[in-house]
Amino acid sequence: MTFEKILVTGAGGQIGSELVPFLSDVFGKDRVIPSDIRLSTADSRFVKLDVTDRAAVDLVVEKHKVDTVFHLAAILSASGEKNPELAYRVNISGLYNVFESALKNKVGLVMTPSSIGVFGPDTPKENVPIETITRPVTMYGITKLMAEYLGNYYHSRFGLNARGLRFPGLISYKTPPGGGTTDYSVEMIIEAVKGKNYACFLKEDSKLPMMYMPDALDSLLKLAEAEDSRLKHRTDFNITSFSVTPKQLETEIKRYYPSFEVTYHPDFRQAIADSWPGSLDASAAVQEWDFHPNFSLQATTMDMISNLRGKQISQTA
Ligand code: NAD
Ligand code: AKB
Repeated sequence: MTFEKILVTGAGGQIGSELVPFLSDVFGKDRVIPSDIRLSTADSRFVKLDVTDRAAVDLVVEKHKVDTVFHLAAILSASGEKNPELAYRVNISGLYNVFESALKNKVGLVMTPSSIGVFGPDTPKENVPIETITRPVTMYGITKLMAEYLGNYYHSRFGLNARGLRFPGLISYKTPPGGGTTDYSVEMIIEAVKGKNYACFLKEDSKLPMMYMPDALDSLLKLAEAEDSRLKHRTDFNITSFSVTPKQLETEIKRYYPSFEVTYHPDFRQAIADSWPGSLDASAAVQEWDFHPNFSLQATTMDMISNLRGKQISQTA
């Protein structure tokens, strides 16, 4: 049995804050238990949960008779380079606790988002397949790669239904991103809408794969509901919508804000971006669970600006 009681860890973050209402709409509000180390006052369902505390994870999973987990609690790439020890503890010990508790409590499905962070400087740059040289050089990437292997291990050794996909950089407007390398994309659009210019922390030609949040939410649900017999992969599906450089995003934003200006001042995040690929081969996700993103760069930019302004806009607005 799955989707009767759905625990979302890290529910206060960029993805969780949108996944919780999304899952609530699909499955019903009373079936979703949002949790985070930071307590949200806006949603009375929220449970305070530190995933590095094994007893606490067990308690929540048992008490709520959880049958499905969307495990989003994590430390992202840039924050992880500032505090590698914390990234290791949350991303590895936290995940281990969730897997162990899921096994003990016969949880039917554990969804664990991975990332393009699993790739490294030796990975080919374009149309990167799932199976390739990975060799990540950030603590974040190392923990994410290990998380994929752990998920496969818990499935093959213990039969745990662990599933995951490698998100590219996610663009959204509801909750700010939590300390990643792709955050510039969100920041750039927000600053333009505020009528300000933007100082970008990546070089103008740093191409990275990206996706708009509605497609990310849809992909999580599609993989969660996919028929097991169709899955040849489990925890490492590549997915992507479009690839973009900061300069291309700037140009797209200028269609709405012609006087918007971006200056480029690469910092330590440039080395992280340089170690990631520019585009991905997402064909396994198409073949095994019918992944089809809807939002192009143009549609994403227009929807972001429209929502940030609180009204529909045209290109010449
Ligand atoms: P985020 O940083 O916005 O949110 C993470 C949440 O985890 C935060 O609310 C934080 O309070 C919480 N958290 C941190 N430590 C915790 C702990 N010990 N116990 C419980 N909660 C804790 O991250 P996100 O963007 O929502 O990412 C969610 C997942 O998706 C992560 O696994 C991340 O690696 C993956 N992902 C995200 C992106 C992206 O662009 N947002 C891209 C690729 C992969
Ligand atoms: C980050 O930049 O750390 C995340 C990711 C791509 O995993 N957005």
